[in-house]
Amino acid sequence: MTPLADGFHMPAEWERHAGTWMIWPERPDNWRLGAKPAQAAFAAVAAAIARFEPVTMMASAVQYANARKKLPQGVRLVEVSTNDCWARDIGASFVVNGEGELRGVDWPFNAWGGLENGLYFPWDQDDLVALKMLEMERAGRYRAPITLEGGAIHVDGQGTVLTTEACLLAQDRNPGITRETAEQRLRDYLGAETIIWLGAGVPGDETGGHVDNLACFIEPGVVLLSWCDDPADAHYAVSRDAEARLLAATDARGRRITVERITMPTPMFYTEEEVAGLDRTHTGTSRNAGERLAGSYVNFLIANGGVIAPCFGVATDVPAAETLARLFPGREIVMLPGREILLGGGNIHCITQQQPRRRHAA
Ligand code: KQY
Repeated sequence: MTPLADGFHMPAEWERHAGTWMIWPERPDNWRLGAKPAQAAFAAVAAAIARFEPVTMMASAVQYANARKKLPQGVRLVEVSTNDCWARDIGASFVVNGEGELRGVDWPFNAWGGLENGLYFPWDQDDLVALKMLEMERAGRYRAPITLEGGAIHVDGQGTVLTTEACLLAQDRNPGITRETAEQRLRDYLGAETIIWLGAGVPGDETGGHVDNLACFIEPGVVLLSWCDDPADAHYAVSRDAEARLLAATDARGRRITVERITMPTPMFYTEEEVAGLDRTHTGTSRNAGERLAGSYVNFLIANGGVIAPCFGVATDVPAAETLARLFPGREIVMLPGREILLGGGNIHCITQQQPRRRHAA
């Protein structure tokens, strides 16, 4: 059985949430200085979301007491083993049916590319996280027959999926996969009809090009795109290609897509000091001073009544905040320092996973 066959679909992020899940950062080869700056950043994100909806943080046994002391009391803290802390990518993608019943899709995870191209090994505990979330919620589970991360998809909740060829057709996730097979899996497991394909992701994105760092639906028929006007920047061609594809697309309800642009952050790079703060291992991601950070303002979470978005202490932060305020008139825009999260390879959308509200509580 599949969600589609059972009458389930993934709702849009702007639909009402029961809450949001996160994972406490810990591994010192991805998070500098023993993950202390990242823990402060994650705690700030959790506290900001908790103003709008319940937050559940997952933390290891080793970090449980520390996380408890650093998180607001209202944040539910549960002990879950993980290999890192990307709730978007390793958490369940929740689906609902017409009666408001909740289930979840558990995507196989291989650390964004397996033994050859993945970012760390092992990833076995990460791959169990969706199952554990669904156990805690007493929600039914679909184990999908396609390796995929939650950051590789966005939905409009009305039958349309937005994704990138760079990730969904990657042979290091699903050897031999074709576009037709990928589309069928997305339809079956997200309860969708129409797939809109973008090409590459933001240059330097270590996930291989997740859509959640490039573009997202902000309402039915409207996509917000991370934009670049500098022809010398690699993101210039990527953002133009994405816009052309979006303008040529039709969604599941037959609407043409309206594209809203948000200018990408001023280019940012790892510093010597930041890289020196990382533990060096044989099994983690390699990072070097001077490497470009894949910064983006679209890597935000839409919460009940709010939008929790990253800022970076650069000149582009102000126009980004103004753009979000214009596009989300009914929500409070909360911009939080995102550099420490970006240093680990993602941002606020990547570290959160929303759970839709059940219409009838279980
Ligand atoms: O972008 C995401 N969805 C996750 C990024 C993971 C980076 C791992 N270092």
